[in-house]
Amino acid sequence: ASPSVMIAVDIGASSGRVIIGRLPAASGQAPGTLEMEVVHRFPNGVTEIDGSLHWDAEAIYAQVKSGLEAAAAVVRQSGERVVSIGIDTWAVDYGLLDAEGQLIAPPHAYRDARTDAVIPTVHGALSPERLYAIGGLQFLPFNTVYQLAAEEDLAGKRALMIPDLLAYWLTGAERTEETNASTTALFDAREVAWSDVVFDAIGAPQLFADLIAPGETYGALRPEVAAETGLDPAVTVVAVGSHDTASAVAAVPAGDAEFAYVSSGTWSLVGLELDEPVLTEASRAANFTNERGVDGTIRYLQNVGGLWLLQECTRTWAEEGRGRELADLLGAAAALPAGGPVVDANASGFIAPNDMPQRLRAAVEAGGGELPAAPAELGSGVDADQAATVRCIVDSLAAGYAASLAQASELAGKHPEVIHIVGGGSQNTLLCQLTADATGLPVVAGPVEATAQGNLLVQARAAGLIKGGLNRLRAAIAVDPVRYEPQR
Ligand code: ADP
Ligand code: LRH
Repeated sequence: ASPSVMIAVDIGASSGRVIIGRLPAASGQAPGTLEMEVVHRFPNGVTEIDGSLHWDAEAIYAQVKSGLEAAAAVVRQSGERVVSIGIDTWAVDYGLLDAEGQLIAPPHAYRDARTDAVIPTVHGALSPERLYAIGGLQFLPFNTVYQLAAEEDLAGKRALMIPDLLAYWLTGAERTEETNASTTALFDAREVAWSDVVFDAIGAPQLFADLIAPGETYGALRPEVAAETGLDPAVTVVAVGSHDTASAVAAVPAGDAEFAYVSSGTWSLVGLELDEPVLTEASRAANFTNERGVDGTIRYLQNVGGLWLLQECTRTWAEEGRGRELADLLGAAAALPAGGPVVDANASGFIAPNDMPQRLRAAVEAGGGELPAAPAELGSGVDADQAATVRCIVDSLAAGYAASLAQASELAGKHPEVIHIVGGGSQNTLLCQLTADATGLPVVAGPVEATAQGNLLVQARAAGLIKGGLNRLRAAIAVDPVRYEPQR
């Protein structure tokens, strides 16, 4: 029989990739190690339409199909067989469908400010305490509940979360994957079901599709999609941890040690893996979330700003004609002494795009610090203000990670011995070292593509290529971890 492979479609806020995963047979007790071949990468980002922020879902879908076409070409050459496709993206956002199942408009992006006006109304109908007791989510102004409350008219419409929308376009099946549903604040964390109480409170119909758990199947490809991509029409789309952070946490290469994790990309998701949600008032006051993970685990975590701050600074500097390589910026930041200014990386003032260097400078000054003035003349190397700004971002993230982890440990009564940093940010050696220094714990960095690995391993299990729980999946993760010991 032809060897079986899986395809991961993993789309973050800053980029997407389509990856073929192969899981060689186990030798003895040890499972084989996952092998990955990236067949397609593409940039992602929000688009401004008439003053509001959106995702160009159709363009993303076209990129997904290009990636599938590239994967089909690879397996045609190799004689392998694609068993399934798994899709993960960022959470909280959704597309609205009309009665014919057509996407009504490009989905709003969570960085759009339109929820500000409705948050007090939602909290008037259902207090933050009640919302937390049901959904267990940290307050973020873009939680789906607020976005839905800001919609004009929902009568007769249906909604699909972004990965589910892509799965719908590929298969025709309308479902809502559980880990992503758990980020909506419309979901009952204990019942693992949509919460009528919350839908009623915002006066919205329950317009999401039925739940599907990681490992279950949406369905086979639509014949048109098979024809367009060159994939076999028998290929199925399998639900994975479709919330990217759920897939990332599933691929934290944890051994037996008690661990904490940071999934570090556009956002930093900082926390612990638990068996049960923590829905106490203290947990709500500290703004910790209880999102669902693969196999019913709880991702007890907090959003701590993220490399978004750096992405936006580099974008602005490039627009100003002083674009610099990331490696040069980080090198210059690493050469600066410790003890510089820090800001609250998760402040709501950093959510929107544009002018990030200015907003950071203002936040530093509001805290009594200062950053070097932006030079009027362009330097050939990294400018002093750029180095100091990047250092401030990395110091602020490391400080935020340390504060969050200390609080998570206290609230959940767990004491991690090691911190795993996964995702694109795990390549940021300065961030990894400063996190070790700020927490006093060793940091193990990698894998960079944890999310895709978590996606692929859940599919491999659904295909019967690997058996067992998360420990078993984690033993198959491909990683060459880099370890950082605290130095201060
Ligand atoms: P997302 O899934 O949110 O789009 P990723 O996990 O792909 O994000 O991480 C993207 C981030 O990783 C970038 O913003 C950048 O800061 C960081 N990154 C990527 N490559 C490198 C590198 N070579 N060195 C340091 N940081 C890197
Ligand atoms: C990370 C992420 C995070 C959410 C945010 C919207 O990509 O999914 O877990 O809070 O995007």
